[in-house]
Amino acid sequence: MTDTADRTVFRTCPLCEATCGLEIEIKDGAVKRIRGDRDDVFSRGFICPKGSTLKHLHEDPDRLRKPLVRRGFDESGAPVFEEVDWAEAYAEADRVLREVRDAHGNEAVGMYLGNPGAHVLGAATHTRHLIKALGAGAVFSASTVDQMPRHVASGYLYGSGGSMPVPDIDRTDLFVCIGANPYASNGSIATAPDFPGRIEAVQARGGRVIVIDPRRSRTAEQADLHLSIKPGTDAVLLAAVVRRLLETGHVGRGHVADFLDGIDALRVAVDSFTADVAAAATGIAAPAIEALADEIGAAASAAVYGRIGTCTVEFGTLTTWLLDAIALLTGNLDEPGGMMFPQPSHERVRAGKAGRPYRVGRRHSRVNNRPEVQGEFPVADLPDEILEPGDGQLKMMVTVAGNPVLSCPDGDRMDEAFAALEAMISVDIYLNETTRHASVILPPPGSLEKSHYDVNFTNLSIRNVANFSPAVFETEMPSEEDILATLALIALGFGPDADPDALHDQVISGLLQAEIETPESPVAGRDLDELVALVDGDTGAERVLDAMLRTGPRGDGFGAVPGGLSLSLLREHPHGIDFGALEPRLPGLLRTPEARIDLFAGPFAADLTRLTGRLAEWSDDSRLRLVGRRHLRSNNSWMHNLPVLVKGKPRCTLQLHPENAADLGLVDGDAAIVRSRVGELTAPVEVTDTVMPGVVSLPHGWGHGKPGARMGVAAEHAGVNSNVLTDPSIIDPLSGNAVLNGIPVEVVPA
Ligand SMILES: Nc1nc2c(c(=O)[nH]1)N[C@H]1C(S)=C(S)[C@@H](COP(=O)(O)OP(=O)(O)OC[C@H]3O[C@@H](n4cnc5c(=O)[nH]c(N)nc54)[C@H](O)[C@@H]3O)O[C@H]1N2
Ligand SMILES: Nc1nc2c(c(=O)[nH]1)N[C@H]1C(S)=C(S)[C@@H](COP(=O)(O)OP(=O)(O)OC[C@H]3O[C@@H](n4cnc5c(=O)[nH]c(N)nc54)[C@H](O)[C@@H]3O)O[C@H]1N2
Ligand code: SF4
Ligand SMILES: [Mo]
Repeated sequence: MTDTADRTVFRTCPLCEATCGLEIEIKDGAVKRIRGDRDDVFSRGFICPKGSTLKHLHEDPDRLRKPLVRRGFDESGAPVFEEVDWAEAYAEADRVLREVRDAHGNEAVGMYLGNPGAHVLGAATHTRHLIKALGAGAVFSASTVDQMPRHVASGYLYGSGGSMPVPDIDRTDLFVCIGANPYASNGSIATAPDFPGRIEAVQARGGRVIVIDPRRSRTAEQADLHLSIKPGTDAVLLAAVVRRLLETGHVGRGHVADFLDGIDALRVAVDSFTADVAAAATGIAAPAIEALADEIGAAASAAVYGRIGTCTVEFGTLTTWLLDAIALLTGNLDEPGGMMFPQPSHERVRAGKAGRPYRVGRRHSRVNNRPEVQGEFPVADLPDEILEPGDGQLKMMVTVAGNPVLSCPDGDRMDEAFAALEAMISVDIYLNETTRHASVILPPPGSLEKSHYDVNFTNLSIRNVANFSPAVFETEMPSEEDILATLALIALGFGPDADPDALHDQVISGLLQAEIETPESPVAGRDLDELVALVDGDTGAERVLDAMLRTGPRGDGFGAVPGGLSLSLLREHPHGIDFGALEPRLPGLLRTPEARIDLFAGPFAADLTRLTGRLAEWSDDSRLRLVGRRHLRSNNSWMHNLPVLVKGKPRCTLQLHPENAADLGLVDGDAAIVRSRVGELTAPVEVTDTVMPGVVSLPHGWGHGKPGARMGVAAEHAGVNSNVLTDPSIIDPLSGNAVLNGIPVEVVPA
């Protein structure tokens, strides 16, 4: 491959969970055009407006190509950065880490891992090893502003936080979409390129689509039925649905009935959640709630799916558990057309076996005493962990692909906390609202300069597929995994000149050794050196990937399974390989004690009681509630520097219903002050009946233009940071997930 040859290449878009195939035309060493790859086995030519902006991202002059080291602050207090070479940047990283550890001990170093890390191969293969090398006890990530309730519910029900059922949208008769807007987001915990097309296909084949959302989103507009719900109250709705299903006898179906426990206890636990009780809390009329339950119960198959609106609320884990309870009762879990478990090609081949009870709370956060969940603490706690003095106070952060200053709760205090750190290392492609607080910024190559394989999203995919994309352009920059590996070696004391290959080799040997020792593995009992010599790949992450694929369920077992999967086989299939529709995986996938599903393995009975305690407040609540929304042309906080994506009308507006607008004396274009318990901002008003009365909506990811950041276009389209309103003291206690939706606010004319 030379960078100047004209050619057409194919690759998977790394920007969102849809994983669309792209066809990229290269001319004179530059991207000429990007369109959907019509031959991609999964996306079949679908592309959204962000897909083609990989060109603009690649060319963005603000995207960092060289490391930056902070050399102090100017008169206004803004950080001043100097471009340095890699040797100097690593030396600085080594120096600051050493200094903080010497002064305060290792517990003073924390980590924050952001969302794009889930989309980057090198991060998927290596982040874990950096965490281990740093020995950081305080790990935070975007998971606790996102899907942590899903992990926790899965942990209790299926024995592993990673076993997440996805809607079998292509075969379902009834798609119930709760708190998700795939027409804007293109789907999440449901990798389904052209999600909109798949929704329309449900309807075209005679199925039905129901959307439950406080806003009449684009998805709601397409639905056969839209139920407006008061934010945060979905658990009450779903408890009433479960009650009705039990009452009408729509239960005990499907093969899961053979290993499902707890139905009688469930009957008792939801008994008080009548449709009338739920109607008062949710704002949905009782007959509509009963009709919803009846329709789910009667459907030949139903996929009842929830996402951001069901996770980022005070009862996120309980809501997620209730979603699964509905699927389990109605025979829609692990059955075609219902909610199913993908099988990624890198999964480890292990015999089905009983496991130990799922646990959280092995440690507790220092200041707020919140339990560890999936190895992490709630990111809502991060400002306290940095700002509150005492033993174990965080003095340094390592951030990888994250922008918590805009994306996480209590934005102003988050910003203050990052400013208070003694040192910070960021692995990031931009100098932005968060990384401007770093001592060193280490930029990985851009999306077109690295190879790609979706380790995370093949585990969430509505078909089993595999796609590998080699890098489109060569680069002098170290790969993402080389940066992470070098940092890991620095943390282990090998110094800034350590060779990242040493860590890559160790990762590969460790992985293969575990397989050799596992009887079910296709390479059980083989010789380690023999296998290591066979591993293929141009980069550290590619080699780890090859090792994983070849020892996975479809792997070639390094020759043991002729025709089996390997990196080289994927290279021969630039449009991907389709392994077909999802297949039932239970009970083999279960890692619960006795390999059964116990509905009450977690603290769900107690949480239903907590829910009951909130009913009176919700039935009689006149406060405005703030919810978020996504726009097709945004991607959380970090793509606002591309002119093609931010042009047009400003999108960071406060939407409110005409009734509320009239009460407050606000009209379109006015400025309104929005206040919550923790913060205040001023935003332009957009009056629209797409939000239900009593609900206001502001998108997240805006609030650019902070001093010292280097994102010129974003600064011109700054908007406001909705998360300055997010109250960190209110979380979902079972998962530690932040509450980003349903925040009580006061709105007044500015
Ligand atoms: N109010 C409100 N807040 C929300 C949400 C909401 O719905 N409402 N949604 C939440 C959700 S679901 C999420 S996932 C979080 C996201 O939270 P974060 O992940 O913290 O934030 P992002 O905006 O995704 O920032 C991504 C960062 O990664 C960098 N980056 C981009 N590509 C790469 C790369 O290839 N390598 C590296 N190393 N860095 C890269 C970007 O420059 C940016 O700094 O936001 C959450 N915040
Ligand atoms: N264009 C674009 N695509 C993205 C992203 C992006 O920022 N922009 N982010 C990506 C990421 S990281 C993620 S996690 C996914 C998220 O994917 P989705 O979950 O589809 O995200 P949203 O579009 O925020 O949809 C959430 C919906 O929940 C509704 N809602 C709010 N509160 C409640 C409530 O209490 N109950 C109910 N029932 N509904 C409620 C909101 O009105 C909104 O319509 O999107 C991914 N894709
Ligand atoms: S839907 Fe997602 S994966 Fe597909 S082109 Fe758009 S951003 Fe890329
Ligand atoms: Mo997310």
